[in-house]
Amino acid sequence: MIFFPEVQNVKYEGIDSKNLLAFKHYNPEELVMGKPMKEHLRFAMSYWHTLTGGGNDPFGDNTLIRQWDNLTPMEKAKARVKAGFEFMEKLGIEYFCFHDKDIAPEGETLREYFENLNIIVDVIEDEMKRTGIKLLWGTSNMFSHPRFVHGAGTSCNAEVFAWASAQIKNALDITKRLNGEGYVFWGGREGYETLLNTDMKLELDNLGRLLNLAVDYSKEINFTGQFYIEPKPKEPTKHQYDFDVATVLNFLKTYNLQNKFKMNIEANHATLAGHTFQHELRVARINGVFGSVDANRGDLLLGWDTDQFPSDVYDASLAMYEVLMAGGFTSGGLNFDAKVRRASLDSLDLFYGYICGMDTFAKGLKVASKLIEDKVFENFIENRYSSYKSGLGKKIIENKITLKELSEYALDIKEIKNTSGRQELLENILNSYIYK
Ligand code: XUL
Ligand code: CO
Repeated sequence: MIFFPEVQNVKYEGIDSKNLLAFKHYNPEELVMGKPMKEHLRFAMSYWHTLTGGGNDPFGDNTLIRQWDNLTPMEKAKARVKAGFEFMEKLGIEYFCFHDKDIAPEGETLREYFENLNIIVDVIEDEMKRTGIKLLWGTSNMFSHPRFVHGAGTSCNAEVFAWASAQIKNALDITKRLNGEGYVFWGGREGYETLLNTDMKLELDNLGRLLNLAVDYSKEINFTGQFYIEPKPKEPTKHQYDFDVATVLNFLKTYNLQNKFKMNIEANHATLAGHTFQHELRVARINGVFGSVDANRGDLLLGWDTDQFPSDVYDASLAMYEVLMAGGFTSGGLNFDAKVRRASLDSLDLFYGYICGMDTFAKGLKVASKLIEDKVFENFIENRYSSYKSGLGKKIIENKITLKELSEYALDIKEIKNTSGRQELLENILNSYIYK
């Protein structure tokens, strides 16, 4: 069965093409800094937003009617696999990401749920073999079901901790079976609503314990994929423990996990934390924990996670700048954790969303690579900090001077002369690279 008959394979046609179902910038085989664009970008489809989500919001039911909606739960799950692989093939997307709950319905018991999952994983495995499409990362949904009302690893209820452990174990088994290149922990309800009822220390210790148990188990089954934490400051809970990259770094160090995890950074989560996307990527990069990206955007006027398709070339250019400066993706990639608006009713809108996101990041990659080739910011920054290259500055960064000696030096300075930060000039230059 064909699910998207209205769309043929989406091809690169260049910026002059008027075809709305063609790429204007994403040319998979085109070399950028000596590497094909598709290897730089490693685009992935999010199973949940693309195949499972129906457009509901807190005020209204699903609006997006799909061909598989009227099938029985297991038939629906199978149809979604086929639709998903047809979708990825048509867009030339080579990776996907999923939560356990996205792919198969829960059962009466956990045992029944895992059986359902196995049946669907068989179908996914066949489609992966048929198409060569790969699993970027797997994860477990430990936030939707009412049992997770108080959290999963941070729940006050030890049975919930056990349930979450079982789900993680099974999701790791599946991810390993499908040769997943990574495994993500997004702390869905790992946070609190009020401190009046919360033992914060116990909750954080338990979260640390759960992740250590997962790492131990991954060794047991020889899962060699990369573990990621995906920071988010709030939503669904008022305060999420994995607030931002800096907070997660501290958490990882406290629980001895810093060598096991990297960050999966989502644009909209960064802005919710009061940071730019680039800031979060930079903090990860300079601390050696950059890993993967959930590509989307928020709405600056709204305080929640709108998960819109990325369309801001400026942001994408700066994001790709950080990605390239971090050495590029290795096991990670660009997962479109993005959904069409609930009024975007047609399957066709899914294609328009992905085409927009893929073209935005392809353009961003081209801009970033030119900026780096020309060392635009690096030269400026190097010069800006040149006072640390010799004399006093060199002594400071080599830790060869005491506070007393610094004080003695400063006492005789007559006038301190600063140079311009040239922000406007740099913004003009950045724009000129985007206009090209
Ligand atoms: C939620 C979110 C998740 C994670 C995976 O805001 O981003 O979909 O990406 O659990
Ligand atoms: Co995400």
